[in-house]
Amino acid sequence: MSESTTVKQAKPFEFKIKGNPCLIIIDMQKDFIEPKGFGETLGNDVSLLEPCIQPIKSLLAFFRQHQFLVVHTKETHNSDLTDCFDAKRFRGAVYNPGQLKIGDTGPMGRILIDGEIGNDFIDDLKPRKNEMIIKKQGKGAFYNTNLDEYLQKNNINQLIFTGVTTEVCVQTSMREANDRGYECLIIEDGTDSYFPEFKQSTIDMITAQSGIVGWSCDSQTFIGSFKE
Ligand code: TIU
Repeated sequence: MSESTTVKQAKPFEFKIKGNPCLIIIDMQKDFIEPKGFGETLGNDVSLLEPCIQPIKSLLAFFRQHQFLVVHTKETHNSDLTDCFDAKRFRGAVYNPGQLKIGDTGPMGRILIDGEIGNDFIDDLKPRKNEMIIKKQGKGAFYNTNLDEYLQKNNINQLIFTGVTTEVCVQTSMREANDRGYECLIIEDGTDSYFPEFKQSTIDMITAQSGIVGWSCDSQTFIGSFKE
């Protein structure tokens, strides 16, 4: 990495790279992105999450090539559901009666349960053995996990956020990170929502007020900044 790498086109202003950044890939699991998983049980059109896959693949290849740290998060629960609040489990069912809820058996196995096919990462974005997987029960990647400790141990100060969904797990995690002192940048084409207007609002509210939560740019702008 060049000492002076700067993402000049980032919003709301340039993002100076200081040390090695870490790529955070939030919840790129079949349960959210493929039919018959958790996302669909909540009444969503999961095809809306497909566009971010290719940009994340490109970023992942770039981070691996530079040997920068990569973290994959996974929203998941134990099979006995002792780690799943009723407030979380039953809310979706109330909203959408008759649909499968967390722990119920669907065509990809039990919904949002660790070890089931649907809970695994999509085939395009499988972690490598040396890459950290953070299992989380909440929407935020820092709640009840050792992510902060892992990043501190690896001297990481800057996080590059991708994944799904923009306004739920990505935004929650980015806000948690911001409050813990990390500089955060969200990759605009590396995240998607079941509600495209929420994606745009999230990026706007993150970057408003001089980057109150952080920065944004697209994947090729980020990668291209290292070649300048
Ligand atoms: N429902 C929804 O938009 N998202 C989630 O439940 N989890 C994540 O964002 N990963």
